[in-house]
Amino acid sequence: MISAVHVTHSGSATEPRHDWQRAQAQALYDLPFSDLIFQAQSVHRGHFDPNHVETASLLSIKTGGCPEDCGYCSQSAKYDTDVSATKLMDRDTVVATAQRAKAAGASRFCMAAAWRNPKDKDLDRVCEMVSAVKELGLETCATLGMLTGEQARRLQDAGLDFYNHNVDTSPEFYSRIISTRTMQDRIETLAHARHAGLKVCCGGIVGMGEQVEDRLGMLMLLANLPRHPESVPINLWNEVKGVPVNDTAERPDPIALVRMIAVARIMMPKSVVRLSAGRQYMTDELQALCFVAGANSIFIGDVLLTTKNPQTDRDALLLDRLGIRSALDGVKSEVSQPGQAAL
Ligand code: SAM
Ligand code: DTB
Ligand code: SF4
Repeated sequence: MISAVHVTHSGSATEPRHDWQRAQAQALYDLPFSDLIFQAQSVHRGHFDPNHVETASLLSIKTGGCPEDCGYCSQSAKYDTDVSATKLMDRDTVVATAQRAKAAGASRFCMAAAWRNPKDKDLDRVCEMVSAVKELGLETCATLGMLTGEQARRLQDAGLDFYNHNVDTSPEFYSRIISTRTMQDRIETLAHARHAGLKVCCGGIVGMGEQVEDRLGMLMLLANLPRHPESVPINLWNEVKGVPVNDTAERPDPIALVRMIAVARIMMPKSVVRLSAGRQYMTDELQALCFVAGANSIFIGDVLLTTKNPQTDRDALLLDRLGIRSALDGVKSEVSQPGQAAL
């Protein structure tokens, strides 16, 4: 068995590893499926309640018109997509949406803006939103593009818990997808967030035409950071008309997705792994396997930023059927009771 943690002389697990080698990641990935899932479940149970998932809610506080050229994104101004640009939302609208998200079963609220980086006057407004959402008793997350150290500190002072900034893919595949910001730019923003005392949410996308080696390369990059991101979102590319990724996209074999989640769980044992975008394409059975492999967070709500997500009622029913607890428990559901789901 490849050990996910360094072990002390007394035999108890200590800190996660940060020295993963490519051959080790590949060896995990290539294990017989049952062995891989057993190892991932064992690691998962060492650090988390296996019957609980986190529920996060997303709001696009500033949509579209983005100067970056991320080849998967509906919000880039470089591509002809169905998304129209909006201005930054006002604080009261954001707070009212966060209140509804909490009532609908979210425990974290993530505010996303289609910027290369925030201007300082926009950051003033985002800081006000963060403080107001935090006061509602929600965990706060923001994703606003690249940050300076000072901007990260200001967000932390305002009450921000997490900063989401994804590496998106492997260092090798990266230049096929984005040219306007480098992987190094991203690593620097992550370091600014860390040094400001923010928790880091960082992951990427699968299904853009990358190879398994790229998916493992991305996990190695994350797992070999000086500290593992507290949250690791794994997004399955949500189809967007008019963007370059349309020409290369290939939805992964579902078993390959489960293997990747299991490897993420083993390599980053203490990180929350979020089954992020793309659940709209997944069967209940595939999602169940992903939870067994160690995924323990989802986005709830019918839309993500500009694309679809499963209906919350369906999510509540699925979690109930699996005996998984979440902040959705107790939220009134209008769909059938567990056991009545059609085959
Ligand atoms: N503009 C900011 C930035 O990119 O840093 C924040 C928002 S951006 C939409 C956040 C992340 O969402 C991206 O880094 C990418 O990983 C993910 N994402 C964007 N479009 C997606 C899509 N169509 N399918 C899956 N994930 C997507
Ligand atoms: C992340 O990794 N996934 C979320 C969040 N971080 C900001 C975004 C998913 C976006 C999916 C495409 C869309 O809805 O536009
Ligand atoms: Fe802009 Fe973020 Fe979309 Fe890239 S992913 S185009 S930075 S909104």
